[in-house]
Formats: sequence, C-alpha cells, structure tokens
Amino acid sequence: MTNFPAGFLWGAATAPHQIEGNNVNSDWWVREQQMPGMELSGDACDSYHRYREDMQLLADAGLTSYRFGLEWARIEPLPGRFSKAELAHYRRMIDTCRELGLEPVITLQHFTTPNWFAEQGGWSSPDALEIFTRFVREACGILQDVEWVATMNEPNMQAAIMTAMQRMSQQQDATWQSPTVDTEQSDEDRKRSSRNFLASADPAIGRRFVEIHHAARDVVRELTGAKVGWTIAAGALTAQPGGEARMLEIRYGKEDVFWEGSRGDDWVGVQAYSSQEVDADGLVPHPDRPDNTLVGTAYRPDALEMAVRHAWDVTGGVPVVVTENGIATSDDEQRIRYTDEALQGLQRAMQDGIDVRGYLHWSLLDNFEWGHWEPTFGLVAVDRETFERTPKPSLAWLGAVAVRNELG
Ligand code: IFM
Repeated sequence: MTNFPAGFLWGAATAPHQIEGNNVNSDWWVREQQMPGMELSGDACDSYHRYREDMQLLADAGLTSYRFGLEWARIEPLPGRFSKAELAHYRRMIDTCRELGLEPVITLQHFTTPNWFAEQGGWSSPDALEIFTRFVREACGILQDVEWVATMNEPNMQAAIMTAMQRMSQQQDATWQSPTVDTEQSDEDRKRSSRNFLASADPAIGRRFVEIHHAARDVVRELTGAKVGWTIAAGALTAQPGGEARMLEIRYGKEDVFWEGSRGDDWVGVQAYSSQEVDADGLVPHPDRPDNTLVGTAYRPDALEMAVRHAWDVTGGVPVVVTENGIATSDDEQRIRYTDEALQGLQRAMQDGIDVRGYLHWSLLDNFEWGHWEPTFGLVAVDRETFERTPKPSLAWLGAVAVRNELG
C-alpha cells in the first residue's frame, strides 16, 4: 500500500501563544517576564493579524488541513467575561480555512490559560472543571460546524510540569528545615536530574485531567457535531535491561493514564518527536550525537510509529490523528528526511490495521518554543523584524505528498 486513505488530513499545526503575539492576559506572558533566562514571546509571528497569509501558504502547497488553537486568555480575559470580538476573530479564522479548502482542527487549550485562572490555582483549583467547561461552552458557540475538536493539548506535559513544581516546593520546604546542599553531585548526575525534571507525572494529577477532559468532551458533544478528543505527548520510551519496571512506572503516570482517558473519545491526537531509554534510575539522557535536534533530543523518526502503535493498544482502538510530529533543526533536508521516515513508519502501522485519519506536521511556522526562539520546527521561516514568511523546501515536499496522497 502506498496510498493513504481518501480524505486523509494533510496539514500543519500551530498554537496561539507560539505564533499570535502579545498574548498579554495569559499565564505564560507573565511567566516569561519573571523567569530568568527565558526569551519573550512578544509579537511572536504576528499570526493574530497574518493568519490568512499563513493559511494561504498551506493551501497553496497542496495541504488540506490546519490545526490551530483558540486562545482562552483572549476569549475570557476576566472570569466569566467573554469577548464577543475575540470569538468572532476565531470564527473568521475557521471561515478562512474553509474558504481556502483547509479542514480546521481546533484546540481549545494549548498550554496557556488566562492569568487569573493560574493565580487562583490553575488546574489544581477545586473549581477548575467548572471554570474550563464554562469556557468550552462559550467557545462551542463558534464551533457548531467544525468536525475536529481537541479539548486540551498535551495535558500529560501540563501534569508533568505540575508534578515538578510540587516536588520543588516540597524540596524547598525540606531544605528550609535542614539546609544541606549536595556538593557531591557529579556533572553527569546533574545532567540526569535536570533531564529528569519533567520525567514523571503524578497519576492523581492525570486522573483529574481525565475528569476535566470528559466534562469538556460532554459539552462539545452536546453543543456541536464535532468529533472530539485530546492530544497526548508520546515519549516512545524503551527500557534498558533492568529499567523495565521504572519505564512502566514513568509511562503510566506520564502517558498511559491519558491514553486510557481517551477511551470513549472519537479520536486521539498522537504527538511524537523522539524516543528515549529508561534505566533503573529513570530517563537516560539522549546520547550526544551530531544529528541530535536543536532541543537536544535524538534523531528518531521511528518514534512516530512506536507512539501510534502504543496509543492504539492502550486506547483499545480509538482512531488516531497525528496532531504533531516534526523536528527542531536548521537543516531543512534533515527535516524532509525525518518526515519521510516518520511517514513510512506511520504507513507500516496503518498497513497493520491501525486507523489513522491524518498527519499534521509541527509546525507551520518557526515559532516561540516556550521560552526560546532558537529551535526552529517550521515548514516556513519567519523574519521576526518584518514578519515576512519564507517557505522552506519541506513545505513543498509535504504538499506534494498530500497532493499525491502517497509517499514518493
Ligand atoms: O512546541 C511544542 C508544542 O507546543 C507542543 N508539543 C511539542 C512542541 C515542540 O516542542
């Protein structure tokens, strides 16, 4: 089989905070100003104003779908106060997609929240479910005819961040009582513990996300005809000898709680970039290799096939959309090679009967990678002074795959 099924979604993905610019009511905007060493999102790619140009690039290349997010912090800048103008803005984006022949895939929450929500405890707040579903209900007012809706992006990474923050504050409390500093720690240990910062997630936090997702899913089903799911970051973890139990433990809290939470959804978003080993002490740092990516991860296009097979197993056969896959590189030939190999693996999984509905590359644009501008994931380069877009050869390459609906 070289063909992908008819109607297969071919496109690229973005997130509001990473491309729109001036997301001033969001928690991330505030965090960027406070955290030393973080670059600022600022005007980002000014996609808030230039979205038509961005969509046009996708459509002109031959792609058929665009995944983008609604920015909750813009739509609900104060608790319970919804902006009709911002909702109308996102409705215009949906209409523009359709006009250009692109199927919109909408994310309702992609890492950012309104800052007021974060200040009152964010996802840990007892009211989080009610507050989020109130937003989802309002957002559904512009989504009646949208076919693909994700409630949240990578709740498992959000849970990993929350787990790490909890651990840090517990450690600070302990240090306060007994201020000892581990001067014996070697560079290798330090490297490992910094890599392990987001290595695990408390399953109890995951289960709360699942509850919130199910409540949001019910609202989307009640108010729209959309197929609803959420998108999960897949680690494609493997165990070194002796690391099997630790690998299962990490994967359970960080992924499987969420894949299990997808059962009963219409689809699940698989997001895979690299693969990593686990030993008895936890995640093993990616080996230093010349083809490592700009975010320090290993070049592993096979991660996508591994992730899709794992998602299919744990969800018990929920249809998959690849909602993110890509590589942070300044070498566009490496991006094409990576994507080609990833798609070959995806096709092998599909030949074995896994129901995959689409492939959305991360990302359309070189964008704000959560505190950093250097890692370039885009099919299109963006001049950050003039906002001029320059398509890379990889955009035309992926567009040609989409037009043929098969790999070359
Ligand atoms: O940029 C992120 C995106 O927001 C979520 N998934 C991973 C991407 C690359 O790190």
